[in-house]
Amino acid sequence: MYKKLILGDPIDTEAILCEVPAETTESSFTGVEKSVSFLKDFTICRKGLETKPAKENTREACTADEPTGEIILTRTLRGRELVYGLGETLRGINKRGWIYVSNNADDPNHTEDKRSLYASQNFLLLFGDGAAQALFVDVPGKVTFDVGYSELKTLEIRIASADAALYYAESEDPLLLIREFRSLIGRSYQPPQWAFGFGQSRWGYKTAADIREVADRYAEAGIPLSMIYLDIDYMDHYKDFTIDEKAFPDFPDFVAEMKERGIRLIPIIDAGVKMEKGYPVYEEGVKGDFFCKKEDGTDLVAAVWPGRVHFPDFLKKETRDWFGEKYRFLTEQGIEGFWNDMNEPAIFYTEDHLREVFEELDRFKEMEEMDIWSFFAFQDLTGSINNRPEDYRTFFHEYKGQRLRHDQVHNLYGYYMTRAAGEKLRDLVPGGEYLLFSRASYVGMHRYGGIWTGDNKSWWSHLLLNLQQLPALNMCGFLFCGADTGGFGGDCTEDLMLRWLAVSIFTPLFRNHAALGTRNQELYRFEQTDTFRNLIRLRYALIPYLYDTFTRAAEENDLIFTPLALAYPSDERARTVEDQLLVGEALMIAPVYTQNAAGRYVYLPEDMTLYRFRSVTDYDVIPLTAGDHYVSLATSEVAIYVRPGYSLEVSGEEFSITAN
Ligand code: MIG
Repeated sequence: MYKKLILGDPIDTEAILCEVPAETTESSFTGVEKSVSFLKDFTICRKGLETKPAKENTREACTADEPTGEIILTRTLRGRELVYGLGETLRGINKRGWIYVSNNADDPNHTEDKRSLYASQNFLLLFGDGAAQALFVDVPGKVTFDVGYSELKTLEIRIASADAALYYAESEDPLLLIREFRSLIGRSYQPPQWAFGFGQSRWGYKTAADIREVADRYAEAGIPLSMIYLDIDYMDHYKDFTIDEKAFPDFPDFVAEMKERGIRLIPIIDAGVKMEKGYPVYEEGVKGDFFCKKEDGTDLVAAVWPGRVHFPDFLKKETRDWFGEKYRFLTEQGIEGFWNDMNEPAIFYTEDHLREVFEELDRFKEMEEMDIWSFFAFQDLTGSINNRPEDYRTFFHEYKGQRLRHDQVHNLYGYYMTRAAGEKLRDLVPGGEYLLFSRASYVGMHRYGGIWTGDNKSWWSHLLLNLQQLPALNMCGFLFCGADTGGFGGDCTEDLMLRWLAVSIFTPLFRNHAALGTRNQELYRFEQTDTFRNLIRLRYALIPYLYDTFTRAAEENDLIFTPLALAYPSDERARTVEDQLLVGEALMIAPVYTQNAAGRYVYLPEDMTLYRFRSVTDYDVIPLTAGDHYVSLATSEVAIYVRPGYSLEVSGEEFSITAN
């Protein structure tokens, strides 16, 4: 049973849907360390309230100052304790040993040293040494989770606000804590079954001819394909809810033609609305007062792909209703699915800051001689214009009648954009069967759409990261997820693509996507067409099982991907396995994720049957006993481990995976 502790006057994010009993505390403790009983092992310190301005309807002064007020939670990590959760983050399944910052960031370089990605999913699970504990920090601003990074045995959570809602529970059973948390946050979004097919995407497809070529070449190669994604170039000058009519004449006919061939087109929608006289979305937004405002009440001017844009204030109900309705422009033309991008929101520059930069540049110009420190300052001036923390403190939202500075609700932006879409798509798409996923997210968004994990790279390490992110995302309610298969940035090689597919064929969202300028990575570009065809057919054979598993996980608040440490709590070896997962209740996967490997060691917590597939109908069946095994696995093969009590049968091109 979860309880909540309310400190100060937190923003209601609508992550939690149910009433949770509140712990009564003096909410005003200031600057003192304090152990609050229901958080048992935690010490809470709430600071900086003295400096908080008492301005009405404003939580902070209307300036770009750093936020005032802070809450620090500290807890000693037990020796053998594992820390799971936090959704989309870097590093392993066990989060111990690193520091993670919830601060949705458009950063395409997911290197090991980074602390923030596109999502903030502040749910932590501590287990494996004494009773398990779960904590959800429901704060939409910046939260730092130092999980044994600064000090090996200390968990420190720093909340950049004096206001917070904390949800906490304890149990002997960590899986129960996940299920109960999920029941509080509401049922996960579930897409239609067609969305479990394979999708091809690439930033750079520009015209109907480009799209047709992709469809044709997949058909020629005999590789099944269910979706082609439209990246920003389908739009007229990157304007949301427009179509470049030169590139896509007769769009509705084209959509219908593709659907006839079994392929749905999935367009992207960006957060920023282009400022352009006569462009209806812009005009309506200004008129309706739907955009984010600066302190002086004028609309914030920022720049993203369309050039200068306004950001819809998705926290405002009226804006959501309006923006959600706009998707109709595309649903009326036969579109049934979307991906929402740039909704951290990503900012290339703000008009105000750009002006400051030019003024400063003038000062540099006047220098007789630039000393080295000035040179560094000069370099920084233009090198750090995008996604600046200071810019996120210069605009405001209207939320439930309150004016809120953006940085304090930053992590809600993608959530509320996707909510705007999801709430309308239920009606706009026939039968409510819409596909929707987002880049930025927060807990609560999982009710409206899924996510993809953003701009990864064609790196072997990101293949492993893909696997490791899945259980944490599931814990936070995000069941419909996947990574850009083959990697977004960088150049994908044939062996990496093959190994990556052997993981992605199990993820609900299954999409090959790549960045502009990278090597082409559509599956027909590689040599081993037969192998790729076999792998994709394996995916289609798995869909009934994956769909059932998904439905059950959504209904029963379960995981699709379960780490072995949670599935086999009394197994010592299982605790440390970071590269194998259960998929549903019947299967385990243990993929190869290193270059040039001919196989790998696999740990079996119990006897299992290995099915080694070369194609749906060509496979080995190898019974294995519990323990460690070296399993050979060519790049053309996929290993599926079937747990005792279940059987896998091949009937035609389908698998039936059932309990005995
Ligand atoms: O600034 O629309 O993550 O999937 O291809 C880059 C172009 C904008 C970022 C997305 C990526 C997409 C790209 N977008």
